Amino acid sequence: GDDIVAASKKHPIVPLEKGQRYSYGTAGFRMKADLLEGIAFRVGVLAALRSRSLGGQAIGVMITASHNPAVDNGVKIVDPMGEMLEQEWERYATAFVNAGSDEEVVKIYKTLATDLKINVKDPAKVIFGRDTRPSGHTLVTALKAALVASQSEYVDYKILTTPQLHYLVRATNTEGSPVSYGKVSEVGYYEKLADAFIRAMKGKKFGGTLSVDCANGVGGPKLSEFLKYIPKDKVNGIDVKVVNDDVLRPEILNLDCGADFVKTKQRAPPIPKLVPGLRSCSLDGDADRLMYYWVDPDTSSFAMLDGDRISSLAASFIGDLLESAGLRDELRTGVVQTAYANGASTNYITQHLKLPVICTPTGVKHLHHVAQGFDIGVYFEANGHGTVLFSPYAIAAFKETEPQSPAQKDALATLAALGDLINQTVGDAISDMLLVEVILAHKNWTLRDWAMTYADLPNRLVRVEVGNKDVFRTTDAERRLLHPDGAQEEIDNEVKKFKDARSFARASGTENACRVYAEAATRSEASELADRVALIIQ
Ligand code: NG1
Ligand code: ZN
Repeated sequence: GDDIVAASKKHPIVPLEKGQRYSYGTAGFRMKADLLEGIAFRVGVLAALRSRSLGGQAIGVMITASHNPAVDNGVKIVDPMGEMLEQEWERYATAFVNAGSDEEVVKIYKTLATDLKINVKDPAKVIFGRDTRPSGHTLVTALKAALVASQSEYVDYKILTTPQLHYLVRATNTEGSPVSYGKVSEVGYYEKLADAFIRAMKGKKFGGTLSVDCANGVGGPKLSEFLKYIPKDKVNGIDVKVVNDDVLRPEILNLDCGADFVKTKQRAPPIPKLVPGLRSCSLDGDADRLMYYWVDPDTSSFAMLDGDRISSLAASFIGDLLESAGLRDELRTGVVQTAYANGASTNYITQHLKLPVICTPTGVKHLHHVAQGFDIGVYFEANGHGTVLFSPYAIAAFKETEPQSPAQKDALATLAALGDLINQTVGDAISDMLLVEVILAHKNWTLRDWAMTYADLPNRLVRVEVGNKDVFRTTDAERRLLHPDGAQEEIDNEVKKFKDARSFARASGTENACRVYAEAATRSEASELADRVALIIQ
């Protein structure tokens, strides 16, 4: 206890204005980096305690602010199987960080240990990484100080993508077991992905040049490193151009580039100038989100393929493989989306692919949880964060089914390769990008073919400043307002006036504002509807 108090004093919390509290949100603690040093320290203490509560399994801590500006940073905890921190512990994290003094931190620590029957002398292990933000140094120093004071073992993996840290947590905790997730090293991550990609691409051709905008973040050097693990003769025609990969000028991180820029601006980054016909994609600042796009050389129009598109592409491809593998009826496949998914994608998946779709509240932990209920659960947020989860039963079926024909054998081999290629812990832009490339190669598709599977409904997302966002309480996976009274009826009345329309309002979990989403048959109607709903909640 005394050690923690003494160390804590060297990494103080910045007090907030009266009435305000720090809160462990959808993405952990995220804000201006200069507010985070004390938070990183307290998160370290909590991570060690979490490890002890789980029999000394490794807990991860990732230091990143993803797609947010370079001056921001963030700290979040990763659970043993590479999942997001359990909800109950988010509350403990919030309590820790808001403790009024260093002594109070230790008091909460001891109370928690007693309540949860944790022996604070038991072994603990915490592993961590950070993105390329310079502020990460200070935060790592505070985090290490906490782990030393808490007598926890630790491994500093230095600079990593967020999904790499999730991989390492799971690999650490499964090492040497029958469900080993891979070698416990960054190299192990590349080897696993490269091997799976080569297997999945067997006999197929990489479709021309792929340009990858890395948001000037950690994805740049990591993608370049990964590519060294793919010998040119192993993947026919592979040609990947890595752009916006300058991590030496921290101020240009996420600046006018990256997946979030593409999704919110609905256009390509201005640099490098997009060549018509060039297949392009963008990662975000910590490489867990992915957006594809191009300019159609025939029509000169810009087309963006977002998380909903990746989700429907993956579901369609896996569905076909299951059919060929004779496993379609054996393995329950489903798609998980949020209310922000374009209605056209939901229709396509339910009507055309004939797969069930479940809608959850915003935030990947919700999607992940529901996807685990399927043998094959495909989940993506429209913003490009997502993955495909395979149950142990599905993985066993891919490996153990006796093929009766060469086609069935191929399908089973491809499914097994996908099981290794797709990150099972969290959305991973590099892994998802390789998945998309595999699918396009198998289908021999250009981005035009992909974009033609269905037409997105025109939509608009607006951010609305409100006095107190907490009064906006929702139900039905955030699609309907319970409170303030009467607001939902007013929204319903407006929606009724438009064709093929849908609209909802909810409080943001990451910003101090509400968001209004609207879609309708035409761009102007979607826009008009969003404006009217914004007026209702203002
Ligand atoms: P909020 O601020 O709660 O809308 C945003 C994104 C989410 C999710 C989280 C975490 C939209 C509309 N919302 O949530 O999809 O990614 O950030 O990063 O894109
Ligand atoms: Zn991210």
